[in-house]
Amino acid sequence: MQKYILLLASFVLIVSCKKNSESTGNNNGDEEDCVMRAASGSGEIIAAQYIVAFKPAINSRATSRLKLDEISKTVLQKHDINVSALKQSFVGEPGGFIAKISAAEAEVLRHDDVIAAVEPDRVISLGNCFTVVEPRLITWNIKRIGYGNGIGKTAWIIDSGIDFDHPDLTVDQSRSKSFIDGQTSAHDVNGHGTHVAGIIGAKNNEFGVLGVASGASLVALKVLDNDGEGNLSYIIQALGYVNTNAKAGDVVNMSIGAESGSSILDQQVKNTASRGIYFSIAAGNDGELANLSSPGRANGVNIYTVTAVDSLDNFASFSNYGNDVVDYAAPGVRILSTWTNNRYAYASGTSMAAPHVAGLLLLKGRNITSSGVAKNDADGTPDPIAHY
Ligand SMILES: [Ca+2]
Ligand SMILES: [Ca+2]
Ligand SMILES: [Ca+2]
Repeated sequence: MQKYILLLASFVLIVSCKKNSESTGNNNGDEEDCVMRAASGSGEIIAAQYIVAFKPAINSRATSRLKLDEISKTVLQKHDINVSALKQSFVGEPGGFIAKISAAEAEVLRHDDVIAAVEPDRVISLGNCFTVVEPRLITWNIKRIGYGNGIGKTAWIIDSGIDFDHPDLTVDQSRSKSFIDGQTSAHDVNGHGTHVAGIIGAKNNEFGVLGVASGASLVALKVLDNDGEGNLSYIIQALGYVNTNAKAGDVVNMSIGAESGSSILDQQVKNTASRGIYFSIAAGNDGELANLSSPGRANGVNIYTVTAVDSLDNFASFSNYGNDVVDYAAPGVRILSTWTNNRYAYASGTSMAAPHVAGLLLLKGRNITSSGVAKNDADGTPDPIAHY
């Protein structure tokens, strides 16, 4: 049986897990505990819920969600499936729909001429361990890779949302959106997305931290709930939203993933990237081949898969690897950034590495460079460390 899934989501925590403003972060024993916890996140199948993607011919006809709803219902009816099975359609490349159907019905749809792929929906989840501390302006990681003015540039962050009220972030609330059933606000309660947002674009002001592309407009696309859990189908919908609303030169950050892969997810990323929209994607935290998970395995122009290094340029023990898909390494161990409720916290993972590259892409597009390489790279081919 084909196994799609899971998540990786990458929130590996480092440092001690206690919330201690005095922490200096020298506790490596706790770091190992946190990495294991993050790697144990599950990706169970959601019973009787499937993601159905249309072939390109249908996508070109579907000019709106309404039109897609109509086409989706027609396909269901063609196979004697009640239209009430339609949960939600999504635009994008591919567009498609999410349906409450049986495995047998999914199999029937899989063989329909207009359907490109059918995948079971999955639960994705984050680990949750962090250390809240006092902020300190220009941190080692920002010095290491370089930084610039990101005002007027836009990053779309597919994550747990962003804290709308954090004084060190410029959140574009009007374009932010939640894709979680029953939740209309993309405000972050978990912390992961707010941390990612700060690495990309924390403001150049008198307090807190400095992001790689300071002052950038940060759009929160919420696919993980307060507990850091969401569905694969939420990510697919968020990508469809980006495909429709982002413009060339914008950057999408995905510190999130599905272990074992999703062809629908990969295709959405590739087609959106081909429009000149950049993607920075976490390689994953399972210490295994990065080409096993989506969208980290998605190769193509404007798509960057990112591994993690520490402050000494050492390849992080938890980081996935493999130069068939990996493009750059970036700082991902003990990274200080914004957190919920006006706070700042340390966290580790390839989740933290990807937003460094996202910031550089905002500033320089395809002209980002590198400086040095990852030491002791797990695959034997040292990854270049991204640099302004
Ligand atoms: Ca600041
Ligand atoms: Ca790649
Ligand atoms: Ca490598």
